[in-house]
Amino acid sequence: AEKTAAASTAAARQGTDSPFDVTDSAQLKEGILRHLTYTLARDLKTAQLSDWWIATSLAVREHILARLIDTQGTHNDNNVRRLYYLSLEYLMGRLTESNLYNTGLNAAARDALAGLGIDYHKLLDQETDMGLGNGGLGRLAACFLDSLATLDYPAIGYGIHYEFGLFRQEFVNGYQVEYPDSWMINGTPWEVARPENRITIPIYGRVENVFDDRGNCRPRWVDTKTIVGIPYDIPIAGFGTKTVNLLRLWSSRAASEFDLQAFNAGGYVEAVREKAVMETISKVLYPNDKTENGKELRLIQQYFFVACSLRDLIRRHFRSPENSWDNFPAKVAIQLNDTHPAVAVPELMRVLLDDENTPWDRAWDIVTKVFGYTNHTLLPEALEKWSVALFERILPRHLQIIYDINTRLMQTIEARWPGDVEKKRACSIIDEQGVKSVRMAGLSVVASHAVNGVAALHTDLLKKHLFPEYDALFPGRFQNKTNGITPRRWLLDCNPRLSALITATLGHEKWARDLDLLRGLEKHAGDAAFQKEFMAIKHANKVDLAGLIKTECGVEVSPDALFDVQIKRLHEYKRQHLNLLHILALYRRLLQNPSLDIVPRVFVFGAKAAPGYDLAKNIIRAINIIGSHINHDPRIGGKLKVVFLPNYRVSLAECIIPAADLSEQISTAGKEASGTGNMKLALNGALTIGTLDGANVEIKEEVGDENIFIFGLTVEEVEALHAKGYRPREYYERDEELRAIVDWLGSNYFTPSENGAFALTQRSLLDGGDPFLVLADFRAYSDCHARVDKKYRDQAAWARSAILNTARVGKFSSDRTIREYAAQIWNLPAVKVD
Ligand code: B1H
Repeated sequence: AEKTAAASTAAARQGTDSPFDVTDSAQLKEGILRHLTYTLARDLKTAQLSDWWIATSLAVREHILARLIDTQGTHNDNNVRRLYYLSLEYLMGRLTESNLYNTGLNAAARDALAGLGIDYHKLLDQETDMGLGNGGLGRLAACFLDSLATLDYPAIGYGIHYEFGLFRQEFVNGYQVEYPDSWMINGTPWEVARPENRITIPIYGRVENVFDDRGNCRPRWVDTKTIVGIPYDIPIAGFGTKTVNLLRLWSSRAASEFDLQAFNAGGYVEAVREKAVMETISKVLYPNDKTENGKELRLIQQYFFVACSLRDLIRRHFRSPENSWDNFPAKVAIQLNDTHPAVAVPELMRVLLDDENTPWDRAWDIVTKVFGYTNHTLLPEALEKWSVALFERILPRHLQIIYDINTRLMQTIEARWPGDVEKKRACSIIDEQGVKSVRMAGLSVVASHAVNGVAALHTDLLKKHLFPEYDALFPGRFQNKTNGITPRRWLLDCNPRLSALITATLGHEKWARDLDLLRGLEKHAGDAAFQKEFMAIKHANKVDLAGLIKTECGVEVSPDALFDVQIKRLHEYKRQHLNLLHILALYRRLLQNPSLDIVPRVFVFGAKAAPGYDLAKNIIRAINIIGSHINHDPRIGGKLKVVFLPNYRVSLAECIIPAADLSEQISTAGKEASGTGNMKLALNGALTIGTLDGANVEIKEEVGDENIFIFGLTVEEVEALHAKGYRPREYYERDEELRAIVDWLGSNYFTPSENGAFALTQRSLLDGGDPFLVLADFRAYSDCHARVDKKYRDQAAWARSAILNTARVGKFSSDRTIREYAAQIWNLPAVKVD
């Protein structure tokens, strides 16, 4: 997107009080040229744009690394309490621009590049997204890192240095096709390899019992294989502060001595094969999101990064001579981002019991003091279970420890509910139904001092439906922490036009560190001149997006149409197919009455489907094929356009969100834990059409009922409908229009040479039982869209609501979320860096 002059003046003002050492563009320019020559060994004349991007990033990185060293020095010297965030996913997106904004070097960089004759936006476009995550969960981790550093909290994020992030998506004849995401191919100037900090961990093997010097029988984990973890550090610069935290990602290697042994034994080829297996561990991110898993390599990934991270943080703790295990819980807080890193619980127990000879009760006391667990979903297919047999083969000692934890848990249950077998079955960490397996959520709940959901409704349901027994057993352990998003990336950086207007209107840019200050815009919501400016910015952003749509999809769309946006992973519960049914209804109405007066709409989709999720892929194809049919139909006079932007990712979201008029948040009530796209879109002045689900409920509370479009069944109504027996055919038969469009979807109207192209989707709604109540909610959804249409015609009323959305969603800053975690879960003081 082209950035306005106003925005760059705002950025320039911001640049004047940069907490970083560079003050002028001349100094930055010198750095860029120095790196181009002496790091990249490039000639000015032959340097490619990607070289300029690397040189620029390295020039900025110098200043960030200097601050990183200062920050880590301050934290170490003062032996501060730290948060260690364990997450299998970090959806960071691009790093260069956000680092420029956060350091305040943005204006200086623009100037320096202009002086070198380099286009700033084209340069930033050289960067491939760091897409080491699937969706909301991974992006939340990235927003949290930004807020932690901005608020000066000592924190380290730990994860995996995947060689391939989430797959790149292309469409071929409407089908999703996946390609590997080679995000490191243009270089990765933002990371520093630390081979000297490598960590070696055992895996596989068996447990034998040996007698120690005191004659006690002790378990010993033997005959293990070895994995080496090499850390890659990515500096996380806070906005408007000197704090630079660390994201440490582990890359797996085989142990070198291992090669030698096998080689000497004559097993050269075998040695190389095993080496390849060890190096496969950090190869690729599992792209499944919430769909079923259970793969050996995935469990190995989880154990690998957790074991490396724990050793790393223990080493850090014992670096201070005054530290011991006694004050470990005083200095260390570990947060589990869902159950994916939950094997950290038995691993820390193993370290304490076996390596440190700690008695069980003391070890368990330490463990339960340091761990916190965030649950992100209630969907049963996403609750991790590992078969006991697999666990035993990979981590035999950890399985024993889990059994020991469970035995004690069962004793607690027996004391609380004597003789109640049902309660024991419900609480057991070992699932005895079907394939015997370990329930990672149960393990995480019992081992943590705090367990949180990610939106108020989600936390209620967590306590009421998923963990009622645990809630009774551990009163006060369950808490809510409503998600948030960083206002830096999701407003300041991605929407410079709106940011400049906000800064000019409020008279300062403090809002980027204190988003509640956006309330100051409320008083302008009714002002016609302000409304005009606000809507002119939205229009300019839509012009930019229309340009992108033209290049990406080859479709011409009008920036005067209503941009109706649904961007998120493709999932039945998120109901992209409900949106599709509404599109079909509008199309049918237009065909029946070509002069029908509707507000022209552009439907914008962005979504990746898990590669093995056939129904989700079929929905993508249906939207692509039906969309293209609609786009080419001259009978409807361009009133409807449907575009599916390929390869949805963070950097694409940054282009779409500022241009959205309407935000689709239409999950079946009770299924979306929170959502965070809903927050980003509202912050950028889109109105939400949504169900009372996840954080939508809280967005409604903040923006007010008149500024949001709520429709559909509530959680209670969904439960009641399922209880009485949901029959989608009743809705299908009762509603003539619904029947016609569902039949249409099942016909070969859109694919004349192919029968049943969308049968999978259509059948899921009828014979498949429509588990997510698409048909039950269709009429309410369609009626709600009629209200949207009506309101959009009144541009003043629309503008007022859009402004009030921006003004009133300050609550959803991840700064607020992180402050709550710090105060209520981590007990974590902020530490200013001089
Ligand atoms: C969320 C996941 C998730 N919840 C399993 N659960 C995964 C589960 O690869 N896996 O195995 C990956 C991801 N992701 C999302 O978290 C919720 O659906 C959103 O509602 C929520 O906003 C987000 C952040 O809390």
